[in-house]
Amino acid sequence: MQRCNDQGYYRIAMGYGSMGWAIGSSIGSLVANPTAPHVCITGDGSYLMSGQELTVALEQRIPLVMIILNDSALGMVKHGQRLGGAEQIGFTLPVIDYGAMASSMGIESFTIASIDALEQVEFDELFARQGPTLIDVKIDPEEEPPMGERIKGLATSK
Ligand SMILES: Cc1ncc(C[n+]2csc(CCOP(=O)(O)OP(=O)(O)O)c2C)c(N)n1
Repeated sequence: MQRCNDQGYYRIAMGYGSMGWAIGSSIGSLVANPTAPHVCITGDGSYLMSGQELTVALEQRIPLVMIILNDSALGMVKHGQRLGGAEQIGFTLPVIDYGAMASSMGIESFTIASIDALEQVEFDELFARQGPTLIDVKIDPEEEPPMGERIKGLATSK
């Protein structure tokens, strides 16, 4: 568990770094600590692996906020191949309306397509709900993530 400035904590899988880990663990963490606001930030590929766990938050009526960083790709694979000069292969994902998926389960959702819209989200209202909220955040698929910084962070974190 990592300290996240003075606002609280964030948790990250430091072992195998398995995709989907954040989804189930954020629900478990919220059940264990129901007064703490919880936000799960996940890639769309990871959500496709484990996202149905969100129905547990629905059943338990807990206010998990699920943010999907949606680039219709396995971004780490795509950008890793580019940075390493490797063949560009096997990273595409379908274009999916995750809000529609959430609606089909009776889960509140909305889509965000700009930084301004993200800044206007009233997170306190979402944390006061009696159920999860899914936010489908459309991100720039060409924006290269700070992959070198991630590796350094993993190497120095306890
Ligand atoms: C279960 C599992 N399979 C494969 C990997 C290897 N892997 C690491 S990141 C990644 C792509 C993740 O894609 P996404 O969840 O969409 O997040 P993004 O990289 O786009 O932020 C893959 C395949 C893994 N970490 N865990």
